[in-house]
Amino acid sequence: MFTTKLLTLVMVRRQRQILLGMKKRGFGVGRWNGFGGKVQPGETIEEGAKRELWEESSLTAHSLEKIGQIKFEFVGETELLDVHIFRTVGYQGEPVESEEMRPQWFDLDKVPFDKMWPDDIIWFPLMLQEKKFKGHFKFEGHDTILDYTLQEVDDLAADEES
Ligand code: 6OG
Repeated sequence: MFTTKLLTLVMVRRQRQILLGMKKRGFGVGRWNGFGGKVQPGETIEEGAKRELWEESSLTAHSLEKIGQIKFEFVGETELLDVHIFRTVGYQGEPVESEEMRPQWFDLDKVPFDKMWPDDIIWFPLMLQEKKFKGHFKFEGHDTILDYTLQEVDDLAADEES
């Protein structure tokens, strides 16, 4: 039996750059990633995404658009990660380092995929083309993808949890 953990991931772009944070502790430590974390009881997925963006980068998102949903399975583990991916439609502030993340802007042709989760190089192209997507990745450990599915979709419901 699997349990599901609901997580968010927010991608911030400006012109031809993307903001990533170096994860300083916890899950994914040592890797660049978008900003996000666990959705807390009583908040919507989007509220959780905005809160984590604020906590980890000091940016305030005016509005978020859901762009993807990826489920991650780790062989031998019973917890499935259900990650809801958003892009900021507008934001305020300047990124500031937090206890969890060290933010840095990257040119879109210099995204540091070798220091990111290995799934990112697979779905980033869809994100950069402003496509919406759904996927499922099966990992062995944290470095090896055994198999995956990824499909472009027309629509992702705002707060869909399935
Ligand atoms: P905390 O446990 O620190 O939230 N996350 C992933 N992101 C990518 N790109 N690939 C993965 O492949 C991921 N698994 C989890 C979701 C963890 C943060 O890491 C993201 C959250 O933003 C396995 O609260």
